[in-house]
Amino acid sequence: MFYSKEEFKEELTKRLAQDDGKKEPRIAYAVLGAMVKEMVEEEWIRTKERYEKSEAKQLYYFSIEFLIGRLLGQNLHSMGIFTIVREGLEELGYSLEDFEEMEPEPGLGNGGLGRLAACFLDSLAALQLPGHGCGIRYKGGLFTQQIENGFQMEIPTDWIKETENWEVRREDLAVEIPFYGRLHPHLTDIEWVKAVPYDMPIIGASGGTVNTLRLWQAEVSERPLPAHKDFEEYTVETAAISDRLYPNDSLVSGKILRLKQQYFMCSASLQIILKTLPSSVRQLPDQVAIQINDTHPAIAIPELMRLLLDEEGLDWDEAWNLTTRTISYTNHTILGEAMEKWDSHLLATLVPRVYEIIQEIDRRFKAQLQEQHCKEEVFKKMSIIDNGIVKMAVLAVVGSYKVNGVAQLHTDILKNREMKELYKQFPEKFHNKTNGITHRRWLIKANPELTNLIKESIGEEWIKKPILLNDLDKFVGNPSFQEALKTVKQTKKNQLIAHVEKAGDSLIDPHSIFDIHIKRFHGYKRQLMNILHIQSLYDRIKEDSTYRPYPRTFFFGGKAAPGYEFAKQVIKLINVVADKINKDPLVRKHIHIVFVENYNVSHGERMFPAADVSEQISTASKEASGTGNMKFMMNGAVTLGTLDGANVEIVEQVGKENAFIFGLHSQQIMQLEKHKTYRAQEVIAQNQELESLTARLFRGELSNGSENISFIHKQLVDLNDPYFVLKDFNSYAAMHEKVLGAYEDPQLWSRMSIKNIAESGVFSSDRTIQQYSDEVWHLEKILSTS
Ligand code: HBZ
Repeated sequence: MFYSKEEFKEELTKRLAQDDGKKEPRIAYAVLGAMVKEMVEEEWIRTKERYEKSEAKQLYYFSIEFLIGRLLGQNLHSMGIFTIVREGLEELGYSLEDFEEMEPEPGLGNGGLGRLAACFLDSLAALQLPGHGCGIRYKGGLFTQQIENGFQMEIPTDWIKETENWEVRREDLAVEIPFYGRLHPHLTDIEWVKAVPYDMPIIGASGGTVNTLRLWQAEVSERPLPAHKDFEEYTVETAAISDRLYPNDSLVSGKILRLKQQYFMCSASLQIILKTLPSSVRQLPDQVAIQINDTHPAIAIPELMRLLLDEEGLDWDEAWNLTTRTISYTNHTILGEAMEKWDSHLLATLVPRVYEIIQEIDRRFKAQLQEQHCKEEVFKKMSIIDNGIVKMAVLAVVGSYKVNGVAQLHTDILKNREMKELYKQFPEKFHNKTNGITHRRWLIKANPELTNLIKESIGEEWIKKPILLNDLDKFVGNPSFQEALKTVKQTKKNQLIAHVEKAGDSLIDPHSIFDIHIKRFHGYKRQLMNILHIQSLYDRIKEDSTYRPYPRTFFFGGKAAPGYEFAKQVIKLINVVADKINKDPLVRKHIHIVFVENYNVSHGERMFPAADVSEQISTASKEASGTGNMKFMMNGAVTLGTLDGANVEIVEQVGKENAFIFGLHSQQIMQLEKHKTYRAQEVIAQNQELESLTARLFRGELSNGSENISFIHKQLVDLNDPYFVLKDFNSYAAMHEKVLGAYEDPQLWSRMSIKNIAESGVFSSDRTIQQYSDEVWHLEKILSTS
């Protein structure tokens, strides 16, 4: 073990000598990993002992995704030895940064939902709360995106082989999961699958708490197979369960493998939770809280019922009482196509007993509604099983004691529209918990330069209490702070340029405005509006010799779901327009486009700190919260956005004068949708610029061929522009002009930027987690004595 730089150097040198004296960085990297892991293990064991001894209530966060990002740097930070190790390595001739780059990124999530789960685990551990993650150990995470000839290509990516460093296989905790079988009345002919947990330490920032992320791997069971089942088929099907993350972030697939994944992780996690309870199962809600991250783990509700009824021998009322006091549910979307609905036959085939329990939950709930003389259409809306379809969101609400949205606007829409009937039935269940991000990864780790500046100005207390970033308020008008912040921003821009130039781009103006749009590609996120606006700037520079705007670099980054043709065509369009602009000697002095390939957590860590402008331009009412918006803000970027999701709360914090807000409001959008009064073609006809722009777009002139925009054409014309890209175009363009004006006044811009940082503390996930804990989970801090 080591606690100083000298001790560290000595220990590493000793171990390298034992290892044949080899000096290659790869070997030193592995040795360092092993050393750090040993240090963590001690604290990890101690934390477990403390939890057992205190018999404190434990939270389990059930999520099909944990987008944790690289671990080495973050873990060193959390243990408070980052600087020791960085300097020690340097003196021994190695570079920690190079080591960090060697680590494959565990892409075990699609986007915001998976990243939120990772931020929450970090905050739980930092706040010394007993909370753990339960998920799947996918052999392959999200695909790697390559851009070829402007098109997205998907490369399957396995990360597991090299990350063994941080995990511990817990064979001793393996459990068996029952699939298929026949009920008469007890289940026979079951196909068992073995679930083996791999535990990863989640290290709390310098507090001595190490919680657990438990990821389950599917393996063949040693129990006999039913006579009719082919062994080879069974082996292949079993391995498939934890083989790969589904790459869709908004469309439900309805595939049996997806359902298997969901049931697999829920059943395994619940079985082990019940097995390791300190006291009687009748005290379950006092010992355990389970949060389900969207409806993907909602099958935990009937599965917990099954375990309590069939394994523990409780009666229905008692089992239901315990279940509905243990499980709570977070909703992350109101998009219709993302609402999970399972075919009854599929459920009845794959998990017959669980389906039987869902039927019984539904029957009892319907009986209750009938007693209340509930109206026909209300009754239908609240049915768990409707017409051979199981609606998982309804099951999740009925089976939970608390239900929340992830930003105030989103929660209001759930209460007043999407779940109006359920809200009326269970008003006490609904609450809001606005999302947050961990300032430890997204500020302290990603932006040490800004962190130092903040420390020099207001001290260090904000690190433990991020709300104290508020103290920066007094520096808003301070010229030397403004200068220092500019220097930091320039450093982060230069670093980003150096990073993306490695990938072949060399035309970025370091003094240009960095305008960044990074997130998954989706119609409602409106990357299309951004690129169409950039095309209009190009036209204007070409046509009007007096229009020579301040240089801007527009960055894009993000993946499209492999089957989402519209989104893939938007990526192609961006790349074609980029190619044209970046090659044009006149235009490229003013605007430049960079598409960052394979956007992931590591790229994010370099991009958020370098941004001047944060593009948050979703169609109002569609983005539940957004969390990138918070990462930008914390790093001093100013939001250019709509009043959607958490943008609304960001603007409330910083004030309208410190953000650039445009576009239709959610109420207006919902009215247009309800009354079907929007006509995209009329908007085009009324606006010459849009008319010319869309005409060229539809002829394929902007995309190297109309075949490359066929789905975009369909969306804007046949589907009548469902995300109001054309309708909001003008006000978006006008707001860009305001951004330019503000940037050209450096003092004004600095003030806005500082104000954003100063108000970002409330968006730390520490605040979010404390609220969940106080109002939903009721956890107590378990302090380490060391
Ligand atoms: O969850 C996102 C929301 O779109 C975003 O507004 C919010 O900030 C964030 C955290 O609350 N939702 C997702 O990221 N959803 C998924 O990634 C997803 C993954 C698999 C699915 C469905 C959705 O089957």
